[in-house]
Amino acid sequence: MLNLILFGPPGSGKGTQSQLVIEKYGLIHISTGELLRNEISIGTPLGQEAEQFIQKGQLVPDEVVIGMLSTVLEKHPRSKGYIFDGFPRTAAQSEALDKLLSLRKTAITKVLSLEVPEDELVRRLLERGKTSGRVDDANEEIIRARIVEYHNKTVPVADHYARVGKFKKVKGDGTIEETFELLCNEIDSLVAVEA
Ligand code: B4P
Repeated sequence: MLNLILFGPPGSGKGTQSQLVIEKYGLIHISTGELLRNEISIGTPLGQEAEQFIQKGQLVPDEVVIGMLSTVLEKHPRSKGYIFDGFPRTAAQSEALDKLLSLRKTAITKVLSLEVPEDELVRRLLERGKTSGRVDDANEEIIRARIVEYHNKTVPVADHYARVGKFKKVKGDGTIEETFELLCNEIDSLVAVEA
């Protein structure tokens, strides 16, 4: 199985690139951001809890996100592999993911991290906020709060996978097509090893 984590700060292109990757490689796409927005839009108790954090630019509590992810994995027991987009975002989430995958006799193959300067992240998210209706893209203050959360809580996840040689940086500040090409180069080399 090919199990990828698409990693990077808010606005680095994780969701955008995931769509292209699943079309080309046939992996199951698991985006915790999308799952949470879906829960919010249908008004579940989980969604109501998550919304309070998302609208302030904060991460949703680990137990909420880990429970949600575990349920989704159970829905897709057979797959060529997964692409995790926006998960794990904390050390506790990465430990939980490693355990959930090992129960399925598999593991993370590689973490691909999109590297984009902070000013470009803010520019992209403010641009998306003009049309997305997403409360977390509404203003620069919330966007900066999300980036602070990333540095405080999510960067340690990179260290966790770097220690076991599974972390790779990919330049993410070019066009969508340029970034996709760089990602494909990495993924093709992983597919070649798996074959
Ligand atoms: P996410 O949905 O994961 O949102 P994101 O970090 O903004 O990334 P996204 O994938 O949407 O954007 P992308 O970079 O592709 O999370 C939202 C919130 O949910 C979090 O802040 C948190 O509160 C909560 N949450 C989610 N997962 C969680 C977890 N595991 N634990 C706790 N809380 C969690 O794209 C951004 C914009 O840039 C788009 O408009 C796109 O078109 C544009 N863009 C992309 N690539 C570009 C390029 N190369 N050039 C120009 N523009 C580009």
